[in-house]
Amino acid sequence: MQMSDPGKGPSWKAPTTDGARDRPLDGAEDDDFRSALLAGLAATPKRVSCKFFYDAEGSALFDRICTLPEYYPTRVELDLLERHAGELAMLIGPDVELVEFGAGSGRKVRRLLDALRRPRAYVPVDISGEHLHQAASRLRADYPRLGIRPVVADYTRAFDLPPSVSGAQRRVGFFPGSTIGNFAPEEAAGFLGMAAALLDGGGLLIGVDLIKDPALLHAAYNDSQGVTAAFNKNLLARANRELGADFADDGFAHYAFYQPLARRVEMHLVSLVAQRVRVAGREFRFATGETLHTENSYKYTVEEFRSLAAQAGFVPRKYWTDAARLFSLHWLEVA
Ligand code: AVJ
Repeated sequence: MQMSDPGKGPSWKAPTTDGARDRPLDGAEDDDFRSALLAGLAATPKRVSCKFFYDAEGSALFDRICTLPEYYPTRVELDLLERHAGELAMLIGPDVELVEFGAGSGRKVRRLLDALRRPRAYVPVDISGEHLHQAASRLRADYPRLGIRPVVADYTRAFDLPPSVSGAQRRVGFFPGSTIGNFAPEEAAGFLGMAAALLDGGGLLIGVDLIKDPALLHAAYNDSQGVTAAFNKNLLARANRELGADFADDGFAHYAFYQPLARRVEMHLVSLVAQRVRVAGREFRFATGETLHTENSYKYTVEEFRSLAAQAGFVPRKYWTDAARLFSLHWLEVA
């Protein structure tokens, strides 16, 4: 594990030996929940990719997380988008094709679309056709002159975009929410390199959560209403619903903490007892205190992120943060 390798120092280049759950750009990671969970439960330590949080229940719980007082990223990023709308529109320019990595609830992209001059097309890229369909139809009603062209793809791997719509001057990517934090830093560099190739001649607007007082990070992932705990545990409930698993809800505890050496928040489900669990006809044992590692959420300093982006083929042009430096928004141009 990374923790046993302090000699590498707290750099964003620090290697992880446990990158399998960090959604590699390419590789043999199982795409379906069943095979991914079976493989992750057989691994040591047990793990599963955070992309499986987002079934219908999990997506609804995530939307609730975004409204929690302790979960500052959504609030601060929306505020940055609004506060700097005029400057963003000037830097990004008119007549762009906006490519969003992941189809969100639409709140953030609306704020951006409302700021831009004559946006020509919106291209949400998401692995779930269902999400795309919802995002597209909600926007179509309110932006009748915008070309909305959803692309079903796993943006953690290489993928192609259809040719730009006519009239579009350049492509601009949008990757809000610090979702990039789910990649280990070297994977984040791989993602940014792929994005730079797709957005050739254009740029990327990206939200990045910042390193800060661990107490604030701790609170953001351990909210007082227990919504983040429910979000984490929904993974087990989803396995029960979809795979005929028999995880007991009270057999596991939500455990989230900031690991300063790895510069990430880790989320785990910790077994409270020695137990056996059946998943898709197979049995797995958990020792007391054994964990299923469900998410990493890496944090950066502004300078570290800008140098990562530069290494990956972007020219970091401008960034904005809130007064408390909780969160950052970066405008990067393809080099
Ligand atoms: C959507 C990956 C940015 O890491 O903060 C929120 C997910 N996990 N609370 C994050 C999440 C627990 C979120 N990202």
